[in-house]
Amino acid sequence: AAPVRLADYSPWPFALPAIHLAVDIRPGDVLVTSRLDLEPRGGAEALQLRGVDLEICSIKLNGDDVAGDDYSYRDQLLTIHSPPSKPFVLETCCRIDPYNNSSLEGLYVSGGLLSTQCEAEGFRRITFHPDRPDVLSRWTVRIEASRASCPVLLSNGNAISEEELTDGRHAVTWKDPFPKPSYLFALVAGELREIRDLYTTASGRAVTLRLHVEEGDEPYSTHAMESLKRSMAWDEQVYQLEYDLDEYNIVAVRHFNMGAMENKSLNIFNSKLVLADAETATDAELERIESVIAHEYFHNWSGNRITCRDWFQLSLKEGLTVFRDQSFTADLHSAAVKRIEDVAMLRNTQFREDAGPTAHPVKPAEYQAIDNFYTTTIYEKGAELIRMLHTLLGQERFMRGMATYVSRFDGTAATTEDFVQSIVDGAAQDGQPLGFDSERFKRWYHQAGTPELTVQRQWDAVKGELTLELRQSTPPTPGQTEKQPLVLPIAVALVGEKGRIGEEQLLVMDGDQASLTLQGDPGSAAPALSLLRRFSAPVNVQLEQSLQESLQLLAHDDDPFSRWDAGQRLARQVLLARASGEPDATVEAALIQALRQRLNAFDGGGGQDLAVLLALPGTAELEALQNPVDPPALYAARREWIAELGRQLADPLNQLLDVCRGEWPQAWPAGQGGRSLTGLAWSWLAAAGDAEARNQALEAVSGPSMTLARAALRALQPMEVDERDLALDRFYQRWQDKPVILDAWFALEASAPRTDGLQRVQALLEHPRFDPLAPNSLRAVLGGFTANVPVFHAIDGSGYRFMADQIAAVDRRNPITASRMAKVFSRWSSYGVDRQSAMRQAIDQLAAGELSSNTAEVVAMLRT
Ligand code: B3K
Ligand code: ZN
Repeated sequence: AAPVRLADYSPWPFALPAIHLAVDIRPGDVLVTSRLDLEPRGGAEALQLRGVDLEICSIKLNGDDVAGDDYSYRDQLLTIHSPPSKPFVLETCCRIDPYNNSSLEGLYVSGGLLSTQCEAEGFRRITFHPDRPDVLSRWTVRIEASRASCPVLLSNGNAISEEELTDGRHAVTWKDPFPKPSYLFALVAGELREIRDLYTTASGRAVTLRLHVEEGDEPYSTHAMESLKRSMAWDEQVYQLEYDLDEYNIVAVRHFNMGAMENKSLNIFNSKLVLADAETATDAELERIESVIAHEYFHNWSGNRITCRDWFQLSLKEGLTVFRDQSFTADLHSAAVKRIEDVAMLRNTQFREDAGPTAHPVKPAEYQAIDNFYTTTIYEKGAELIRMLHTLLGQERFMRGMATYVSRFDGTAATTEDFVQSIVDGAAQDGQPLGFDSERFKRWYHQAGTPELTVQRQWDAVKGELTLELRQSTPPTPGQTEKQPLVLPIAVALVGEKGRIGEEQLLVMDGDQASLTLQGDPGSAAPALSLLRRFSAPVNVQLEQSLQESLQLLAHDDDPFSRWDAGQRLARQVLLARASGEPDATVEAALIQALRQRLNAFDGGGGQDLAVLLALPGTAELEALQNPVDPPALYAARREWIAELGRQLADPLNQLLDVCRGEWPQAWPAGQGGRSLTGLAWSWLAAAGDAEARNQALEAVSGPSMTLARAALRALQPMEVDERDLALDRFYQRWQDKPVILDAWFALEASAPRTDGLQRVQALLEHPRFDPLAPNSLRAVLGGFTANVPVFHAIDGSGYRFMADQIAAVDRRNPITASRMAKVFSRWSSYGVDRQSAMRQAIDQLAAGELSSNTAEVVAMLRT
């Protein structure tokens, strides 16, 4: 099929101010009657509506049946050849079968519950509609069903009427006063238990908050509800944005392709992102739930009230909303830890994407299947672009820009250019110069790849001046060989033995080269350079830094990101040297000494900072520095280094365990530092062969904290010891009836490096508790398997072939999930010859079968 191109955008030739839907839910199918109020805009054109797998019962125009040769329905397109030139009403009635819809798009069944997923193009599986985000309408939705099987009937907006019908049936009608595109439509019908709360907005609107879960799950919903209230309050305080309806609903469903969906006033969530308490979820999961609840809530303004003109603008809502949810978490918890975690994630996922065959700009120029573009580039790199604007302008000017954006575009479908222009226009209201070239800044949206920032420096001891020469370049990416310089905000400072020297500077670089002189202390030795503080731009830095300099930054920099980054740099050196077979004893000794000091200085409280400082760099960022990439060597290096840390730091780690134990019972967010450090100590000590640590870990699996139980499993899982199998078994026995929790067990089992790893994964797929229709479970087993380095990357290619078979099987049921999984092969060309050809064969094997257009697009990108 021909790709969809940004350059081809043109507005839809009709307005669609109002939609009336009647959804009749019956035991074997669903009838959808839709009444579209259409107004031609401009010339006489055929009316084209999208529709997928719809069985037409009737089509009426202004009340009269449309004759068979006045319309056609082929290639997912309904065409009414000569519609009236005046406003008219088109009424269609279609039959759909949600009971056999395993794609989890459109209307589908999940565990007896009917629910929808319409973003991006799922609505066309429900009824005929233009199904594009720039067509906004006011919706009225009547849902009818049997009261016994569907006592709860939900849609967007407010419930305006309820009807009791004959034969045990009932109906509820919903009306949403805010114009919205079809991708924000939602419907849920089934048997659900409700948890209710109340929130009063700053201006005094009383909002009923309702969380809908399966029977028995009610006790696990408190955390989600509290998170929602915190999100509502934060958006009022920080962005002056209030909720705009009288009710807000969240539904938890087990079968869901992603995390959650921001449908207007009816968010639908993957149940793993709703149901949680300290006994059933880890601290990290609790924080993630809080942030996803916030993300979907924040979409009400950044996405729903102001939506996207077309799907090329996806980052308009996603990048901005990620930026907003990151800021929310930073404000509620530790800003430093949050920034570090976000950068680690960016480097390990987005930088990898940007360096591989599926690299694409934040604003792609074309696509085959839009579902393939819900990527870390659109989301996380998109958020980095907003963050750079914030850095360049400062909080006050940025917020004025946001207010301008909202007042200009509320109720409309906008573009990323509209956004950037609003931000700079709002910022410039103070009459001050902007400080950067906003047209150049917009290049960030169109250019793929991670810029490389190369820095050289010269220290003039007499004057005490450090002069920096900076260069930027962006490596070529598929389809984009020529790259332009970008606007880079670069925060820098000097750091001496007693901390920062002078003020931090913000260099705004917007050409290929720049230079900058920083004032240090005359007559002293060269100070350390604290570069790209807070990770002020999403770039890779090329700068030669001595061991001494890294140690100085690690010890004395006042920017926590930069301290962490210095430690990570040393850890990367250690791991890469070990993976190459030549350990670097000097760096190892120095790093261990620095870590020992940190551990000794720790006396409890705020341990999250220490925990992130001690965490080892991710595999993906190490692979980016290795050529050819050798995953088993990196994996072995990591295991050996952890064991070495456990041996050398045994005393301080045992003291750490004593200090942290007191924090174990504290309720999240308190105590999370202590629990993180405990997990780390168990993992290092257990790897060093410490039986006492193994015992402690084993006990925690039966204890009251899921955080500690899972940390224990992670510590034991890579090792061939009895405690590992005991621990996994106890965890299984305890949680076998809770699918959301059991998925963690599936993932741990699938990733345990055993000699019979492949057979075991096959057995997991046949396990009676495994649900092949639940993307969470598929990701647990198959994602776990691909994290099982020695087994997945077996040199005979057996792991790759197995994965290709599994992706093909998933693709027949659920293309969205399958095409995502196919990206696991994206690094094939970076491996050594044997592994490279084995992985390439697996990709070709996948390509040879019959694939959905989603997976075919990804596979084609991998092969070019
Ligand atoms: N907007 C949704 C993602 C929809 C994905 C469709 N394949 C969730 C979010 O970003 O909030
Ligand atoms: Zn989002």
